[in-house]
Amino acid sequence: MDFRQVGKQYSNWGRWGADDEMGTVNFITDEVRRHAATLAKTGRIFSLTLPFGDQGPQMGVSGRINPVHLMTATGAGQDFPGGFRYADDFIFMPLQAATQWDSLAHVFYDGILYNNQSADNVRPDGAWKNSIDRLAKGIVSRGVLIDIPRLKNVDRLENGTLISAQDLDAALEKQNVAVKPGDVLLIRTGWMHGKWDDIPSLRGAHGEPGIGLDSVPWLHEKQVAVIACDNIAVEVSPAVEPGVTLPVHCALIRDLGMTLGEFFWLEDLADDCAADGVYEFLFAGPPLRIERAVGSPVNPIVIK
Ligand code: UVW
Repeated sequence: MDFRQVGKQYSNWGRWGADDEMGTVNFITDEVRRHAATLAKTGRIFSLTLPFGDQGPQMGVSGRINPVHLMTATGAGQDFPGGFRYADDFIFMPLQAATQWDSLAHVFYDGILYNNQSADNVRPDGAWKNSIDRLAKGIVSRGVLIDIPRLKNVDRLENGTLISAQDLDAALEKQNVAVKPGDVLLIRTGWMHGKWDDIPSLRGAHGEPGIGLDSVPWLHEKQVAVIACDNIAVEVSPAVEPGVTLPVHCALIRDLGMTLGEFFWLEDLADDCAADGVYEFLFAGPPLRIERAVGSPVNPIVIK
């Protein structure tokens, strides 16, 4: 499969207007959100974020480091009336350091971003088109977990394992749940299985399990709003096709206009879904409203 061909065939450019910067998040309508709210039935809550700390998954590749956290006030030396003291802090981190959304300016090819915007809009002072703040109130919807390791009766998929569109269908059938327009799809690969307290051991990982280009038509047809995975890049690595870099990113972000979520912690949610057999829920994961940013850290919340 050629990502340019797939991207062209399933492109959403112009679908929501020539100025659109939200892409498939447009599938999350008021009606979709109203229904999503009804799925919070028990009040059980799950946070899908990794910790943002110095022991995170980054190893400095491409300038991506783990967060550096500094205190700018600890109360020491303060002398306010009435004994008042305060603490303040400061964080320096790549927006891609841990659990994150990719904006529609994050990946592009042939000099063009999503919705036919020039890549010249991505400059040293930030992204002037398709930045993450465009989605500030966008990513609240019905969420559906697709648990591929449980489909295959393994704890985790091996690095380099392709999750096919047929696998997605088979998991949904086994889980007795269907995908609806506007859904946030959480696809579990098991890549981080058991590693919550041991994230540094992921740093040397080579390759990862994930979806491939054959899932692009599937996601398009089902009008999925967003996908997020428990791995670095959503897609299988190394790529199935030779001589390309992140081809699923290219087609989904640049052509379909689909935001991707990465490093989502899905283990606790997956255990709960396996226990009660309920794989749909309310999902809320708005990015931070960082102007001209190409990504955002996020603490995604699920309520069942
Ligand atoms: C790149 O590595 C470019 O992208 P991501 O962080 O989305 O995997």
